[in-house]
Amino acid sequence: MDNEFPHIPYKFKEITVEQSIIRSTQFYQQMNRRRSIRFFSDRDVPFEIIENVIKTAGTAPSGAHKQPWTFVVVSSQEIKSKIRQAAEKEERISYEGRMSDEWLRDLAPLGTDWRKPFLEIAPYLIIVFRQQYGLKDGVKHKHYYVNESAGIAVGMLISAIHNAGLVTLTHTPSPMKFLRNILERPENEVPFVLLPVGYPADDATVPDLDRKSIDEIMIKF
Ligand code: IYR
Repeated sequence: MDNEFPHIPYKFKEITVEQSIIRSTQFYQQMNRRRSIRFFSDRDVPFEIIENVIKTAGTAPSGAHKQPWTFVVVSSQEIKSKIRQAAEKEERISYEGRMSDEWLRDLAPLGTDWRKPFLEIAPYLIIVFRQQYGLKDGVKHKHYYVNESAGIAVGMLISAIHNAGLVTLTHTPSPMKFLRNILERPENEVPFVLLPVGYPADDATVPDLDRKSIDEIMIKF
């Protein structure tokens, strides 16, 4: 049993404590400049960057290392239009009745409504699917902590997109089952989030928001 799955040495690349402080500070400052962007330019993005950010997301830890995610990349104008149409249809019903007054009030500062032009304007849409179970040659196998795993991968994807000098938005059209049909995904895959990726429009604006301070988010014993 001991030798069935032998481990290999971990090649730790040590940096000095000073470097560690500098890098953690700089990384925080860079990440703190990230904003969710709803106004995109149609400027093209080299596909290599999209591949790199998805490779980065694919390095996320996952339950039993099952890597329960699929990243569908859409640049086809025809498919983007289909997605916009279907998303706006659902979003319209949501904004005009499904969402509570409290929810709509909470969203007011963000300035969102049912219209989602960015779904056609951004050069790329990345639709992340979580795999509820594995499916290989018609045989199902178990996946674990699927939401946690996919959520971590999306966090890393968003960080990678920001690091690459691009912008994105965590968009969750609701309900989002239509994505499985349009993108012809198998039964084990459930749409998780949709990220338009690209450059911001020249006149892009963002809501005037503050982030919670460290004292509000951290408790120390
Ligand atoms: N899915 C809708 C509504 C929405 C919900 C939340 I919570 C947000 O933070 C933002 C939007 C939409 O995309 O407009």
